[in-house]
Amino acid sequence: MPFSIHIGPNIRTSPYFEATVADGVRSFSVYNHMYIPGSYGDPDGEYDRLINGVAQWDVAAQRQIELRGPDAETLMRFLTPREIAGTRVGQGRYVPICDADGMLINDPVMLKLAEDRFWLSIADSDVELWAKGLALAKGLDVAVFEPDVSPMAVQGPLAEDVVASLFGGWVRDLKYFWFRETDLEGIPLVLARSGWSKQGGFELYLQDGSRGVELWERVKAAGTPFHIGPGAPNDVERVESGLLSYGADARRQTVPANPFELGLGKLVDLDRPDEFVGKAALKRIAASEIARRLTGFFVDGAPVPGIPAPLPVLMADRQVGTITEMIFSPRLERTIALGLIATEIAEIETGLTVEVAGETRRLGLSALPFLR
Ligand code: THG
Repeated sequence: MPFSIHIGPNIRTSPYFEATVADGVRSFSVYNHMYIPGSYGDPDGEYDRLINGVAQWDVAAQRQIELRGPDAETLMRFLTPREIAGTRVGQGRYVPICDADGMLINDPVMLKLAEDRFWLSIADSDVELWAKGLALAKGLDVAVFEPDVSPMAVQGPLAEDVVASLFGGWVRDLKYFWFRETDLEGIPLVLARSGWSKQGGFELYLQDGSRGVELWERVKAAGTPFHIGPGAPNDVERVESGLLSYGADARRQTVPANPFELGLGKLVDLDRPDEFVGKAALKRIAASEIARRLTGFFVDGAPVPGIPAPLPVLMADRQVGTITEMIFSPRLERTIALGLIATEIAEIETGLTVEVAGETRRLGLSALPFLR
């Protein structure tokens, strides 16, 4: 590459930044205005550790937005179409956030820390300003701010052994998306069973940004007997697993999509008696045919790296869908993709193509996930 992106004040660094540099990070992306490691120069090894071993990811760019105060729950309920009433303190939930047109604008994990205190662990869009604006306009008594919290993910089939060796056997009984506030020899953190892969694992939400390198080193040392290594949210595994990526499969500015199209319809409760952002629009959308749906694609031939998605899916020169990410699956030994397809042709298996680097590739459809 004849260019680079420099380290400067417009993009924040994570508390784990120096540790990831020491561990050989080779590329970053930018997520929530923060550098996020993308690779350490060994894609096969990084994938293998996630599928068969254990990997350590700097996901501090999954920033937290805290809602705290008497109206925290009222604001939380207004922000999401999901019914969250049954959620217990210590429990997390996946909560879509929509705009007034019913389009997805983020898909955070919500953590209920107390009856009047929530975190939203956000994907790549500015939820803090959105939530602050709504609270202000509605006159709610709630503080909305970004606390000093930076998640690190430990993912893979051996993640539980590593985390149990650090925190004790109780972590083995932690249910999916549940968490506990604890510490690691004085380093304050929230430990959750969660993470952006289907290989199992935990997230350590560091609550003191000055101790990131220390936490990284402790996890790395505990993982050494299990051959832990650095990695990052993995596009290959997430496409195989059909895990949604806000920013790739949907983004307000580039791939506008509603939760029904994205397979999140079960998380939209239109029978709720109270108001929430997007309710009227979502009712309208639900009352008509859903135009597109998220699907898997099989792609003829090898993937061409660096193809900028989204790519139009064609049928006889008419666009009938969009590929949002294409990768080569080592386990399926073929090129696969995620994207949206028009509902009326979602059952048709023939005649679909995509243009990749000037070549026409044939496409087949696949149910999701490709692999469990
Ligand atoms: N962990 C934390 N914060 C995050 C993510 C994370 N913020 C950004 C991004 N990821 C938010 N998006 C997602 C998307 C999917 C899931 C979690 C966060 C996920 N989905 C499961 C699935 O699709 O099978 C389960 C969803 C469900 O309960 O229905 O885990 O990863 N801290």
